[in-house]
Amino acid sequence: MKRTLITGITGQDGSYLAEALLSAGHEVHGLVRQSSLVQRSRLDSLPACAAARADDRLKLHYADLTDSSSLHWLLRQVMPDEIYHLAGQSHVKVSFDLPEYTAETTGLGTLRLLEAMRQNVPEARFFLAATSEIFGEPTESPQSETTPVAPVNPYAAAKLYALNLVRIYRKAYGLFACAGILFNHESPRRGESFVTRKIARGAARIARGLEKNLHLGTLSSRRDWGWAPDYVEGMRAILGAPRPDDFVLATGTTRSVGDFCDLAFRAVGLDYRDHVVRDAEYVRPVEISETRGDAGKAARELGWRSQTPFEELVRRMVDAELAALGEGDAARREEL
Ligand code: NDP
Ligand code: GDR
Repeated sequence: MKRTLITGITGQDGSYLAEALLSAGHEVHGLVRQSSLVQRSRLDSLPACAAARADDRLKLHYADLTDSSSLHWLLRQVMPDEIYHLAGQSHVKVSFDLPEYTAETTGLGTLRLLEAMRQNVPEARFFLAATSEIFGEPTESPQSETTPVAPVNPYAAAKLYALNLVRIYRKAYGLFACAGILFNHESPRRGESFVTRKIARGAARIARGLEKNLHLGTLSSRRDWGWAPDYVEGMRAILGAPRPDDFVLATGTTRSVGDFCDLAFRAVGLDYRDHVVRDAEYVRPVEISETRGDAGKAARELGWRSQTPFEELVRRMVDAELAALGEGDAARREEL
């Protein structure tokens, strides 16, 4: 049985990855950090995870990316065959407010984990979730593994540092360290402050009469948006490749935030222009106007392709929000 460690298991991608690996028969270990509330909604609601916890195939361990000793201890305890490193401060706008913390977790956290792996489990395979944000305002379109990098926010700078470390540890120490240069990928499990989830949730709540307006920043920004479970399959393909390398995962198409609003609000019978309010609070000091990825290398070498069209993604996210509100209403009625 393969033993897999996931950092960021409580996040969007980590929860899908845990589900997929448990279904494939892995023993899954998750790094979780201490918080005052033990609330892991993305994992707790998954039948696969509940069953695996019962038979001990899913184990959660306290550690933190800011604490080297906890990472060394964890790797010695678990002795993983493979490590998916997904944890870190992942919000671009927040990285302007918390630049040092972002560098600590997303950047230095990766260094700490790679060192812990080198010293304790050098034979393990290591995957880093890198990002299209490293390209900054891209100099070419679409962006591929060879596109020049020029980060324009602290999050991207930290991720580029992490990606460089993966490449250095691969070359210097011969570790099986690889990375996915991931373009945006979304799902109903997306964090609520990322724009797609915020829009899907806002449209559903406005349609149900719970709110009137949705406050957003720049509507003209264009992103290459895919479906998160497709990208988790791509991560597994990258880690399972014969040799360690870095791959772009993307859909190759690009849509604006306004396009997302248009589809999401139309799905609930509304016009977004009647409800979306421009709010400077959500505008970033530097914005990237457009991303579009070229996943040709992943297609050729791994056979990976994004499977889910944009329209389907929006529909699934809005449907999930409506269903959650329905359940909430039912639960409230039961409480009464
Ligand atoms: P999320 O923000 O949903 O999840 C981040 C995870 O990191 C959470 O499990 C969080 O734990 C954990 N974490 C944060 N700080 C620490 C810390 N100090 N110690 C331990 N764990 C920590 O991210 P996604 O699932 O969306 O993304 C996964 C990874 O992929 C991230 O690294 C992200 O930067 C990267 N990425 C994501 C893309 C996307 O479109 N989703 C695109 C490109 C890259 P907690 O639950 O306790 O907060
Ligand atoms: P991004 O995702 O910055 O691309 O990073 P996000 O959903 O935060 O923003 C996408 C675009 O929407 C614009 N926008 C808003 N964004 C947010 N969050 N909130 C708003 O109210 C809002 N209004 C407009 C943004 O300016 C931006 O142009 C995501 C994260 O998952 C990163 O971790 C990952 O590396 C990249 O995708 C690829």
